Amino acid sequence: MRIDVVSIFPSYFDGLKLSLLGKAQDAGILELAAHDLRGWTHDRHRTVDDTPYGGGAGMVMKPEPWGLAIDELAAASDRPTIIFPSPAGELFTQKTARELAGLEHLIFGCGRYEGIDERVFEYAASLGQVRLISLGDYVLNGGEVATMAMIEAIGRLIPGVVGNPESLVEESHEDGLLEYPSYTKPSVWRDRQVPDVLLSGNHAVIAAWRREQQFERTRSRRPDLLPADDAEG
Ligand code: 6GU
Repeated sequence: MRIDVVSIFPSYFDGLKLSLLGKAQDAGILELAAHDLRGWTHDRHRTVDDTPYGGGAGMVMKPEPWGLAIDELAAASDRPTIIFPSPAGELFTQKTARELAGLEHLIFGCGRYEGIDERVFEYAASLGQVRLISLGDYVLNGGEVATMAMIEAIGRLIPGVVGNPESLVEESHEDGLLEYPSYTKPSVWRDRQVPDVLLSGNHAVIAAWRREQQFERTRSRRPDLLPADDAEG
């Protein structure tokens, strides 16, 4: 998979060279490049923003540098998916991550200030599939941190990135429920005992207990994830 990111703060993405995604890049499974939007400006001040038509607070990102950036990066593949992180977008979920992990080429456009000139989204749709995606109902200062979160969620689903693919299966959200609790040695720590069932060696009973824990936690912490009938109590 190829991932291009456009940002006025490309060094944010240096962090993605670490750990699992760094290894995936070394192995050639993932090709990740962060680009400075100002590289597509042509004035002395490398201007990327201007005041909003119609008035109002803040600044809006100018369309011209975005147009040039998208032209250049989209030309590298057939029909890339162009993602604009935005609190006004569709919600990002594990399902979104799975969909995006199956694609060849993603381009993330990280907006700052009050947003990007709306015509950029329309234009981008002529070069690829455009998605505006939000991490949740709160506001970040720009798309960079949201993009990093999405790349991490997507990247670990690319075949070969996570060493043991089984570890992807038993996680929160993969089966629509929260994860069961985990314990390791010692079996007693500061007077707290690991649940007996986990020391029983009875794998069927352990599996049933874990499933029940998943439902219990989901009911108490995230009832919105359960069908309406199961969410009571
Ligand atoms: Cl994707 N971007 C910004 N700027 N704020 C957000 C967000 C994205 N998701 C939640 N808040």
